[in-house]
Order: sequence, then structure tokens, then C-alpha cells
Amino acid sequence: MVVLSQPPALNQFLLLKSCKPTTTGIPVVDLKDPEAKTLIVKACKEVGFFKLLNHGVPFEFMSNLEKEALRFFKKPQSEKDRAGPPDPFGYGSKRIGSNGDVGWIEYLLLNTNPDVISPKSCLVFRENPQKFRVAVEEYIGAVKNMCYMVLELMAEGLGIGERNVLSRLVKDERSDCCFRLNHYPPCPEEMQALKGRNLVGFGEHTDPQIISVLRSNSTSGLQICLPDGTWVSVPPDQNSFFINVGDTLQVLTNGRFRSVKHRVLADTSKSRLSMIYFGGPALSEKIAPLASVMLKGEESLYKEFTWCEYKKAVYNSRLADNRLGPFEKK
Ligand code: GA4
Repeated sequence: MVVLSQPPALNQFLLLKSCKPTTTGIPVVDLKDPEAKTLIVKACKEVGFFKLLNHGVPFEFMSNLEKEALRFFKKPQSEKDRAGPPDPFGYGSKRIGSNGDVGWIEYLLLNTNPDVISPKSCLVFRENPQKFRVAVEEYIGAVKNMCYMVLELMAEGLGIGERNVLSRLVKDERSDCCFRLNHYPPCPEEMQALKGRNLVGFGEHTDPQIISVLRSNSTSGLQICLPDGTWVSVPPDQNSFFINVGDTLQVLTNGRFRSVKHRVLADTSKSRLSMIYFGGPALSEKIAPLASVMLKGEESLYKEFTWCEYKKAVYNSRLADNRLGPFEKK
């Protein structure tokens, strides 16, 4: 484990190559479209990512939470630090995970399962106005329902008779879901002089869970990696959600769906705020391709593991690691 005693130097946040990504290639799905399930499956197979319109989550929930989150991030550093360092829940700044990854970011990682007693998450809510907790709960409540709907459409689109086969994993009362508020401050002035270099907010990685549901303010920064290795900038849209396929869903579909590699680069002049709900299964859940997606004679591409085993491997890894690699059947 790498423990940084000094604050990370600025050059640790630099992306080595400057990049001029395109903005084409991002699938868009309208939940009101009768073809939504087919389009969702197509997007998950081809890219592992799509933008969702007509999702039904009231804009007010998003804007309330954005306001409350910014109120938190504007607090003096010493106050925010009281809710950190993350264990993994709580407030974190610049350090991501515990194995040496850094980014131009500060964040709050919260558990969404009321059974998980995280002292750091409790402190965040104890020391902040009740309005913050209400905004988080209201937002997560609505996002969860939308997320279940998307997972059910995925199952239908895959031709699975039992439409709750995926959603039940995340709905389970023991499911291991979490929620993240990311604040990416604008680049510092000295960086703006370094033309052609990018400051990394959150380094490239895939999400380990089943599904991630992201909403951001109108500042750009998110990029996804297409199967051919091209990085694509995702134009921000504060009215929409972006859905990511996670590693676990890639395994559940025996590689039909693609866990998308993504990253966030800091904007030079504006701060970015994103809120991400990560839907994961219960710790004891066995993760293996669903019998209902497998063709006759098809073999699993992966060794069987529980979410608890995978999570342990996740927390011992660095962001850019290929975490599924060791679980692939060679
Ligand atoms: C990426 C997805 C989620 O944000 C997260 C992250 C977690 C963390 O920030 O503690 C990890 C990262 C994420 C994957 C590799 C490990 C663990 C940081 C890190 C270096 C909460 C998650 O579940 O995995």
C-alpha cells in the first residue's frame, strides 16, 4: 500500500498525452420510446454506456441535492476533513482509494444501505443541515426506482422471461450499493499555462458494481473509451442521466454487455459536480453468467466468485487495473 504523507504534487495529476476526443458515438435512449429495451441492450453491448432521456426523476431532486452538495464542498477544509479520510465512506480529497491513486477532486462517498453503520457517513449528516440528508434520500429514492426500471428493460431486451432477474440483485435489502458526490474544482491558474496537457480529475477505470447511474451539472469532463480505444467526451446534460455497465453486469451477461472504461478530466474554468449511484449485489451473491442468457453449450468466460471476493480484490487494486483479468478463465 502506498501512503502519501505529503500532499500530492501537481504533476501527478497530469495526463501524459493531450487528447482531442470526439463527441460522437454516445448512444441515447428515451425511456418513453417503445423500442427502449432494444436500444438499451444495443448500447450496453456496443459501448457499455448510454444517455437516458425521459427518466422520470424530478429535476427538483437533482437541483436540491446539487445545492446542498455545493454548500458542503464550500465549507472550510478543516470542517470537511472531519468527515474523512474515507474508510471507504466519508470525505476524501485528492486521494482515491488507498493504493496511491490521486485526482483533482474532492468527494463524499456514502453508503445507501441503512444497515451499514459508517461513522464517517453519519458524521457528514450530523454536522450538516437536515436538508442535506433529506436531499440525498429524496434523490436516491427516485434514482433507485428508475435504475430498477432500466435493469428490467435490460432483462427484457436480452429476452429473459424473468424480468426482475437483474433488478432483484440491486433491490435486495442486503444489496451493497453506494452513492458518490464528486466535486472537481477548476484547474489552478498555473496549470492553465501548460497548454495541451490535461489535469486528471478521476483516472481511467471501470466500475466494479452492476450498474452506475450518473448525473452531473453542466460542466464537461467525463470521457468514455470506445471498444476501438478512442476516448469520447460526453457532452454534459444536467437534465439527463448517464448509465454505465459495471464489471459485475459484464460477468452476468457472459461478456455480452461491456463494462465501460471512463475517466474525468478537470475543466480549466468551471467546477464540475457529479452524483453517482452504484448498484451492487449482496456481499454473499455468487457472480456468474445468468443461466437465462447462456446459449446451449455456451461456457462461462469467468471463474465463479462472490461479490464479497470481488470487492476485496477491488479495494486492493489501483484505478486503471484490469480487475476482472484474474477472474477470467484462461
Ligand atoms: C470506482 C467506482 C466507485 O467510485 C468506487 C471506487 C472506489 C473508491 O473510490 O473507494 C475505488 C474504485 C471505485 C475502483 C478501484 C479501487 C476502489 C478506488 C480504487 C482505487 C466507490 C468503487 O466501488 O470502485
